[in-house]
Amino acid sequence: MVKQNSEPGQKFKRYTVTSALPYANGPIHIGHLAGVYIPSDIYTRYLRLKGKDVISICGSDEHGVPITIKARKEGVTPQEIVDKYHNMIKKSFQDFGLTFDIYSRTSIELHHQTASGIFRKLYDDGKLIESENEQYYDEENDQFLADRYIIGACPVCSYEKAYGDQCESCGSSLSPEELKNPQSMLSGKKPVMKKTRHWYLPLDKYEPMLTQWILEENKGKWKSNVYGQCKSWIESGLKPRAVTRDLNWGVKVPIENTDGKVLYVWFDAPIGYISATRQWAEINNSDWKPYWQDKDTKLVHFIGKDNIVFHCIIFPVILHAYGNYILPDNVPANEFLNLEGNKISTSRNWAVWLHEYLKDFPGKQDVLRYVLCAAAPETKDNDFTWKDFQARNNNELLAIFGNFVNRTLVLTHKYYNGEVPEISNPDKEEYKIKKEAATFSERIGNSIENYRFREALNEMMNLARLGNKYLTDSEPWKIYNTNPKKVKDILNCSLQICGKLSILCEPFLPFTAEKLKNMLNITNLNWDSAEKEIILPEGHKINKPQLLFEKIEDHQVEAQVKKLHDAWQASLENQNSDLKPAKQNISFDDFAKLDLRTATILEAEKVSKTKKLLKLRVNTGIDKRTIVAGIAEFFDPKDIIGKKVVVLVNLEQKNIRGIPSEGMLLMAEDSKGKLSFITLDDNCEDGSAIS
Ligand code: B3M
Ligand code: ZN
Repeated sequence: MVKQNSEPGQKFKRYTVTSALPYANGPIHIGHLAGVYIPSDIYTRYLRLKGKDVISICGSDEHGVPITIKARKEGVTPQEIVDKYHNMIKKSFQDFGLTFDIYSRTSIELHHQTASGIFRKLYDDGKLIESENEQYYDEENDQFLADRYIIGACPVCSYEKAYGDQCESCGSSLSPEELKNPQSMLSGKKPVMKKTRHWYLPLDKYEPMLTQWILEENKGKWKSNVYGQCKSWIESGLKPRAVTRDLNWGVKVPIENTDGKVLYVWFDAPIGYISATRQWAEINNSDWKPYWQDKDTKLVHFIGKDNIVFHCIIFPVILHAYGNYILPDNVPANEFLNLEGNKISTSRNWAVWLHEYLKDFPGKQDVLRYVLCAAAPETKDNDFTWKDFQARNNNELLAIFGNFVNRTLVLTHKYYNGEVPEISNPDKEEYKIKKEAATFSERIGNSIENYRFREALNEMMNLARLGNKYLTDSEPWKIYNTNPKKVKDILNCSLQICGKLSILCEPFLPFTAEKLKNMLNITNLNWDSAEKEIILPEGHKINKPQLLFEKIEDHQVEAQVKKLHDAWQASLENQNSDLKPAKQNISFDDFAKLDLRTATILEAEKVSKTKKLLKLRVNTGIDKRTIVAGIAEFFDPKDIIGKKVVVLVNLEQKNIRGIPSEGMLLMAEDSKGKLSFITLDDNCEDGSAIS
């Protein structure tokens, strides 16, 4: 097997950096920014400052069932949906300072050509399996039901609104026939099965390659959350995966007599990175192939954790099967960002939308970049709160970074008319400071190159802390009359640190870097310049200082929290929320068939390889039994031992992940999907019948 990977420490001639293509069916929110786009922009800005040959690729993902469902809901065409949101997303990214070299879209002809060309070659080379089998079909709408067109109960966690391709509750990747009580999203009716022809990518055939490339060569190199997900996918046994769908919107299947069939969106979307690169090369009169077919190119995919299998397993298999493409050197996927303690939910408007933030906080792109990088879910889900947003702006950006720069420049104008003073006899304190300040560029660079952006950001702020403390402790304003030479040394040293900050903060705070460079009257400094002791020579004239940051007031963030709750309330009122409407009425006899009992939890443990499942041992008063419950995301096993609960004891036993589950734990689920127990008095006897 050809080694797919770069050698450790390999020097690369060029870099291809891709960012997940956002679905063009809605605006961008802070979860997208923290998970994908800010890390990706930090990485590419840094590489450019290092003088590397790098292209940053993104664009709108314009196919797939989410778009056709939205078009149907709004009574417009899919093209109208993607046109609207492609333009909105592209503009909001530009206004936020994300520097993609191209922001393309997958509805363009060049992408259709590229994706169908790759599919056709795999077909001609016999790399695809053609098979006719039965699929769910909605007779009323005369349509096959792919992916989100079909919903039903998840076979893993029993969530009753799981999609045909994925369960949003437990995250399991599904196929439609696995769903219990399947229902058409179109007619609400039970679908029938009907024969149809599709083409499959035989992932199982590439298990040896994936095992060697991911589980061996990338062990310890890829982030543990990414490696772990790939490992469990490979070890649970890869199966052939359908790469075509019965839909009209998408890239047409390039085979005769296949009207009404398109490529599966997750087959064509990652190829969108390649077609976007081709588009970039046409615009820039450059050659796209080295960026995708040269072993000396480092390919890095920035994505969220729900896209790992597509970027680490399916897309690499497509490229490997096609031949002569490189595979990703790394896929530093982030986990999810929550908002004010709850999951972000577009359907319930529980989100901070980028285009709205830019309107509410004009000129404060860097504050959001800073806070989202500092709170990034790099290794586990994390939370964004407006209080933290205010605190980091006021206590870090304003009080440390802004305060240090402003005092340094104001004093330079006050004492030296804006000219960098000469150094007279710096003492060991100055030497110590300058020596330490010169080490930051390498440390920050190393963190960025290892995709540890929170660490890199904190290091950059440590340089501002170093400068701020040095200036505060030296108190030049107190000794200006008694020791003017010393003041010159202090301000010269502080100005050099400001110069370094203007370079090292750029990947994180590009707008601030621009302002600071203008104030310092410097241009075109690369990353390594920050290693030099002197950035601003004696006599260099600086410009008038301006405030880099403003205080954010309580009322500003309180207004945002209120706006969030109002938006969620509004989505509840117009019933867009997932609060399930009341079910149809039943007879008392139906209800009387349920045998609900009080019980006590005796033991609780996580079910391995699942995020949501706990295995419980309960005492129902009539017996002791095992129950599997999808509550792991909300409750720690050790916290619920001894808890009084309500159990449906006469539910047929079901095997969940190989564990016989004898009954169901009753929980209350709110409109944001949060679970809570039904509370009982502690002295309530186990086995008490509920009626
Ligand atoms: N459109 C975004 C998502 O799953 C998806 C990424 C495609 S990257 C090729 O939210
Ligand atoms: Zn599930």
